[in-house]
Amino acid sequence: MSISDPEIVTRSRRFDVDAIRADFPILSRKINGQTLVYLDNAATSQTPRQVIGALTDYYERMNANVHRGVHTLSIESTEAYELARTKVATFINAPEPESVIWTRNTSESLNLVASTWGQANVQAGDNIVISAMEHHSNIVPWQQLAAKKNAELRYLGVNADGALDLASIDSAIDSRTKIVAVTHMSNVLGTVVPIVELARRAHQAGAVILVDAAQSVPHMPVDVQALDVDFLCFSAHKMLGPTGIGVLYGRKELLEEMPPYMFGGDMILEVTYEDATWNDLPYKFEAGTPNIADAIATGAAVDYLTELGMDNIWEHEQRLTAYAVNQISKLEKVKILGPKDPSLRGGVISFIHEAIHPHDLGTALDRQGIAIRTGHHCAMPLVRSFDVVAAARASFYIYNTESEVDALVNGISEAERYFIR
Ligand code: C6P
Repeated sequence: MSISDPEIVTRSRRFDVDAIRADFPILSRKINGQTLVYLDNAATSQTPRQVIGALTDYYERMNANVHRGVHTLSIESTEAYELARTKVATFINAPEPESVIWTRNTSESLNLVASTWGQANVQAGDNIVISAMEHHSNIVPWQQLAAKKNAELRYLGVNADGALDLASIDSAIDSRTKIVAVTHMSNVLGTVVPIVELARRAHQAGAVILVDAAQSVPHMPVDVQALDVDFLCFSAHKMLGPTGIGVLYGRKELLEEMPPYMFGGDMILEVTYEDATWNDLPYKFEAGTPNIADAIATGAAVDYLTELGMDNIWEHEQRLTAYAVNQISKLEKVKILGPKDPSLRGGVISFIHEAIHPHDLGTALDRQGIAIRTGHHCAMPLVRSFDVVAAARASFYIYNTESEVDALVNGISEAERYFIR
């Protein structure tokens, strides 16, 4: 059979969870005597051998600084680093690799835009529109910018069922709106936000749109041109990649106009004792030695996800989420936050137990080998709007199974037997 044989292609694209799980060494770890059930993927995903292998390979074979050397190792590491950028650009359908800037994480990408684009474009009397379901990383930079510029920070509302209140768009976005900065998928409610509609409304008003895609790019197909967004931010560590590396995508014309965020090596074109000029994109925004190894490993993570197919990943998580919503809803004392309709949400389920504090629940589940997140999920205003200060959260990824959802539900029942007497 040749490699282009349709049978081979079909087989390689098949979504085989057992085969996927075998790629993740950590999933066979025992936690408190039980096999790990990892349901904290919205915080950080686990790492397959292919990504760990890319890191090892880099350090064993080509470790050298990029863009600086004429020797073989430097040329090879530069090529691998830039190839990873191209892979990310293709993954999100960016028109060109120069529109992809390596950052430390989503938070840094958001801060970069608020500091540079915001500093240059937002004036007194303008407004910035975000939503009431943002992560702190997409609230605080805009609060700081608004205060500095004497601009107004406006919020799109969230309905009681956790959907974006579309009616609030009319009152929030107007001719003084400079930027609409919204999450693509809430890390608390799992709500998927209608970005195409928001982009249309933002552009109609003459504003730009930024999307916090920390929870969407790892889980669903994301196409920056189809969404018609101006900026998109995400982190590698939530999409099988390493920690400490993230991405800012920006429309080239906007990035070209923006001043640099940090100053130093590689971001300059020419330096005199008096002044400096800036390098071309993307280097203008990558001061100093970058996170070379982790960028290359992010390329390996993108390869892994692409091989599985983002449509297949989304479908798998939709199926698992529908099952989980159904099973968790059977627990009388548990209330799920966010849309009840699984087709309106991704694989993030926050819930509140009427008799057990989320931290106690999280600890009780950990004793059974089940990892969930508890707390305010770095979205304090949103969590507080449900009249609680903390919630428990289970979040899924490619390697999770229905039997792990069953383990979670049984684990909560077990915790009830312990805490409620
Ligand atoms: N949310 C969670 O457990 P960083 O930490 O910079 O990689 O990502 C920040 C961030 C921004 N936006 C959204 C929607 C996010 O979910 C996150 C990270 C993790 O929910 C850690 S707080």
